[in-house]
Order: sequence, then C-alpha cells, then structure tokens
Amino acid sequence: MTAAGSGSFGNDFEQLWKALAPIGRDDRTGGYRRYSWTPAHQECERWFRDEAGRRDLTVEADGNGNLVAWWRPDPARVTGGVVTGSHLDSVPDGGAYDGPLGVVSAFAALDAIRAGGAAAGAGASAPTRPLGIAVFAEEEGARFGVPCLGSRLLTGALEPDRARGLRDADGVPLTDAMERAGVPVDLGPAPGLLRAPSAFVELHVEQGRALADLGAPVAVARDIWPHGRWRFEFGGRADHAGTTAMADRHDPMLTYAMTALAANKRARLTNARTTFGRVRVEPNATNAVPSLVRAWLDARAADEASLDALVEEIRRQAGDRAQRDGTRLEVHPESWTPRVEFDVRLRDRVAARLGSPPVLSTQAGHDAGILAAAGIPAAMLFVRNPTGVSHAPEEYAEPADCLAGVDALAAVLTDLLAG
Ligand code: HGY
Ligand code: MN
Ligand code: MN
Ligand code: MN
Repeated sequence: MTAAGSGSFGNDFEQLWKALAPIGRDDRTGGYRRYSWTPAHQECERWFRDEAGRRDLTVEADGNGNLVAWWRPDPARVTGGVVTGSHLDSVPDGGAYDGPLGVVSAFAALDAIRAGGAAAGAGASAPTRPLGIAVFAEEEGARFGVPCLGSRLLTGALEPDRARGLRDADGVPLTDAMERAGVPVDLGPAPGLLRAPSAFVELHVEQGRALADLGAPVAVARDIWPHGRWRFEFGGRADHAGTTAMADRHDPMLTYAMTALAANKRARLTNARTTFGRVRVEPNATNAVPSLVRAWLDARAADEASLDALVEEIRRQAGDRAQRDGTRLEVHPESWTPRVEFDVRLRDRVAARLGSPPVLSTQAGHDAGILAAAGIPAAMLFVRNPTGVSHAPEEYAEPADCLAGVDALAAVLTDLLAG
C-alpha cells in the first residue's frame, strides 16, 4: 500500500501496514488465514506488542486472550480513558482490512495525536486521559465457532463454562489452544482490562458498498442488526452410493441441501440474511451415503422478532424435510447478538466532529457491538470499501481513504480525550 497521506503519520500508517500485511497471507489465494492462537495469529500479536513497545505503550492482557496497549500521558490517570482498536484474527481466506485496519489506524491516530498533527484537530491540547488500543480475541469465531468470543467473555456476555467446552475442527479445546499460545488463561468477566472507559471507538473497513455509492470516505455506524449462529445436525444412515436405491436412502445431505434452499428462499422473501457454513460430512466419501451432516447457520435480520420468526421457519421446514427423508434433526443455538443501537449522544458527537458524514446501519457484528450491549458507550467509524466485498481477498480500501479514516479517528479520539 503506498500511503498518499500527508506528513509523517501517513508514513506511520504505511510502515505499520507493510509490517502487518504479509502475516498469515496465503499467496495462492491472496486471502488471510489468521486463526486465533495459531502461529500466524501469534505473529500478528507479536507485531502488535512490537509496535506498542516502539511507542512506549504498556500492554496489558486479560485471561480471555484480549490485549490493550495503553498510552498514559498522566501516569496517575488510569481509569476513565478512551479505548479504540479492533481484532487481528480472520475468517478463512479473509480480506486484509477486516480487523487490522482498525488496529493499524489506532496506532497511526495515536501517532498523529502525540505529534499534535493536523489530524488531531486545530488547537487540541495535550490529553491527560489514558488512550488504549485494544485487540479482542477470536472476533470472527472462525476457529471456535463463537464470534466476538474475547469481548463476550470480557463483558460477561458468555459463560466461561460454555467457552471451556468449545473445540476447534480438529477437536482442540479452546483453553489448550490458548495455553499453547502462552495466554494466561482465566476465562470470564474482565472489566478491569478496559479500566472503565468513557468511550470505545472502533474503526472498521465497510463491509458493503454504501460509502462507494454515496461517494464518501468515512461513515459513522448507527446500529448493528441482530444476528446469531445455530448448529444444525442432520443424522441419516450411511450406505453404499451404488447399491442403495434412492427410495431406500436416509440421506442427511439431502435434508441439509433442502434446508439450505429453504433458508435462502425465506431470507430473500424477508430481506434477511442466511448462510450455511462450517459444513462437516461424515463419512465424507463420494461412494458412501453419509451418516451425518453438521452445518452452522448464520442468520441475520433487521429486528429480533423477524430473526426469531426466520429461524423458527427454517427449523420447521428442516423438521418436515427430515420426516420425509427419514433422517434425524437437532438444532443447537451457538451464539446470539441482540440488535445494537450505538449510544446516540456519542454517535452524534462523533458525527458532529466529522462534519456529519453518512450514518450507516450494518449487518456485520463487531466487538464494538458487544461492548455497547454491555453498556459501554461505543461508536464505530467505517472506511469506504470500493469493492463492497468482505470476508474475501477482494476486500479493499484505497490508501487515501485509509488515511481519511486515520484522520477521522484521530480527530474523534482527541475530542473524546479532551473530556
Ligand atoms: O461476521 C461478522 O459479522 C463480522 O465480520 N465478524
Ligand atoms: Mn469479519
Ligand atoms: Mn471485523
Ligand atoms: Mn466398496
């Protein structure tokens, strides 16, 4: 990325980005594989600690795998600071910006504020409140299935026992993976990590095309749609692919396929979103009818009643289909995020500081949403993504828009640090 920004903080951004971008990138696909507590992700965390160390920031951790790098201009002021940041883990073959843009921009915004640069806003006095840069653990839930795992545990939105029961696709327990990566595991509420922040602001690449269509570089978030994940288990009877007549089969793959079709149809009819992923077929052979198909449904809708109705309808149709196919169905709720309306006063203050940019609703979940749901005043900034694509290698943000994002974040943080 060749930063087009002005002065040193543009170079800061470029240096930060250049150091992080190659980590965990699959050169064949151009996508990222930064699964929590794997070597690639640990290298990202080393990058984070190095950049924090370069800035004399104090890095603190909780027992959930979350980190915060603190700038304490006044060592006596430890609580009531402002926190920014995002996540460094990715979905399989994810894009470069989802998560990392928020963390890189946070460091570059801190640099701009400390340099008292133009980005920090004219006449800004040196802050006394602490400024924290957070990296939340397992935001995508790509390895252990529950999204925003770190921020849910930190805020008490997820029971530690539930987290202790999580395993990855290879059966590795969550706590083993964390311990092997050197995390001081102590799952559970850790409000102390953020030190009772006065506000949390997350900058994130837009996951959609609204800003591209509006012709604006930066937006403020209004709300996040409610969304959740359900694990569907379709049980059938393993059998030979050739000698078993179609009428004699109890094929869970058929029940799954018809359920996926029904979910897709229902989402189209109700302007909702349904996706099946993390599909596991056992046995996964071409010449054997499987005995089990496990698939995770990701469902999202504009309000909670619609989401409930959507999932109930999918579950009903799956049950009917299972009856027809002589297969068995189990549905297990895995995670749920309520609709989150960001703190209106904070949102309006951020928007006013940025000259009233677009205010957007999003269907994407974020740690900022989990913190907001826990009562922490939170706001989000989105940076234009000309492709609109996310969770794929095509995810992108122009260098000039990235620097506009840093500029906006620095201005907002300066304003919030001032009180
Ligand atoms: O899945 C999401 O909504 C987010 O990108 N983690
Ligand atoms: Mn994501
Ligand atoms: Mn994200
Ligand atoms: Mn055979």
